Amino acid sequence: MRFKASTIFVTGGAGFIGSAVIRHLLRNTHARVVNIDKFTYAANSDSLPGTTDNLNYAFEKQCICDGAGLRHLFAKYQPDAVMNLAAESHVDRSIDGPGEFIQTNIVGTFTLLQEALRYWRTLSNEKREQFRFLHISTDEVFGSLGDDGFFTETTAYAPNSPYSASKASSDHLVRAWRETYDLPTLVTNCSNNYGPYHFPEKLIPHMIIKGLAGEPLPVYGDGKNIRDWLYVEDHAKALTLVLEHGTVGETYNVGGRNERTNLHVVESICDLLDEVAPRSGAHRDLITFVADRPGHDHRYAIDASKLERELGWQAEENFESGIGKTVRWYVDKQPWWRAILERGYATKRVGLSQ
Ligand code: NAD
Ligand code: TDX
Repeated sequence: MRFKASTIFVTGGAGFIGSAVIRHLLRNTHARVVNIDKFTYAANSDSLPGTTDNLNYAFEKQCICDGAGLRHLFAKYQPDAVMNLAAESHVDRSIDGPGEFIQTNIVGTFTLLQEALRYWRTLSNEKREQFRFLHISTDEVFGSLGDDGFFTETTAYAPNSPYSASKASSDHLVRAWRETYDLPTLVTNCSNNYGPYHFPEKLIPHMIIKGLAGEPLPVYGDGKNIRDWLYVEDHAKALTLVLEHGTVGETYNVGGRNERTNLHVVESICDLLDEVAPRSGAHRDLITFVADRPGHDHRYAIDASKLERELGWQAEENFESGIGKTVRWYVDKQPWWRAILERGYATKRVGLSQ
């Protein structure tokens, strides 16, 4: 009985990965889930269908930078675990406006750690032993790879964007709270996620939506940058496994062994759109090379063998199966993303540092 009688805080649970984690927990475990989310532009209650009537689910609109608010929630719900996914997550936005990234990703993680520690110290010895604080981070903290090699759990940190620097900083805080105060923390570093409910600013949904509109598909630079794609539901399963069976104080890399150039990703989307939503010309004709992202990391690639070996995790989707499902999801679920556009989200270029 996975997580029977356990209460799990999921911060950022109205976002892309957080909502996948909540859907997974509610569907496959007995956990009671409390979604703690400030509800920024990236949040979406439509990503959590069926939760309003679910007795195992509660939502609290709450910023993780507000210690008093968090203290109240720890006292109210007495959680057994915290999964911290609340973050500003978009690299291009961090170039134009790094302040929010410093606040949420660094100050917010610090505040959450302080309140988790304060609460943890009030628990019985048995409950303290069982408590877990899982911090969800990114492979971008490791910087950029050349054409060879992989990021492992021991790769040195070398973040290049305001986003990745803020995430690196939060990872260090989590580690320090374990080493100094014994708070039972774990960290995961994951590669690029994709799949249903992905906010349209990110590469894959951005290209699908623009392709469906017959608009130019803006590929940064020469399109040869490489990302290592992981289907979001595989990530949600990995995070649940780490929470359940991971060793306190350890970090785990999560990745799908699916490196692709950005151009390959966009061409694959075009070819799928030709099949499921044909237009008069080929969708590949819409591909347009545009100015590069400042500080654009060349390549990310995750070695996930520790997670596979120690916890028995395996990605179920490869890039071809996952991108097919994703394109079909965006074609079928147009009301989900059209509502975001109607709320005022403009699919325009940001992050040129001008
Ligand atoms: P997202 O932007 O889709 O969602 C973030 C959520 O956090 C939103 O619901 C937002 O309202 C909430 N939030 C933001 N600031 C908050 C605050 N101050 N207090 C409370 N809630 C706040 O992000 P995502 O893609 O789901 O990413 C989740 C986590 O996973 C992040 O920590 C991100 O760094 C990490 N990550 C993401 C990816 C990826 O490919 N998307 C890859 C690796 C790691
Ligand atoms: O229009 C675009 N054209 C383009 O060429 C966009 C939006 C992106 N790109 C490129 C930039 C990157 O090389 O595609 C690649 C992927 O871009 P994003 O979707 O913005 O993702 P990335 O910058 O790689 O970061 C993502 O993965 C790691 C998430 O946003 C982070 O939160 C996560 O930590």
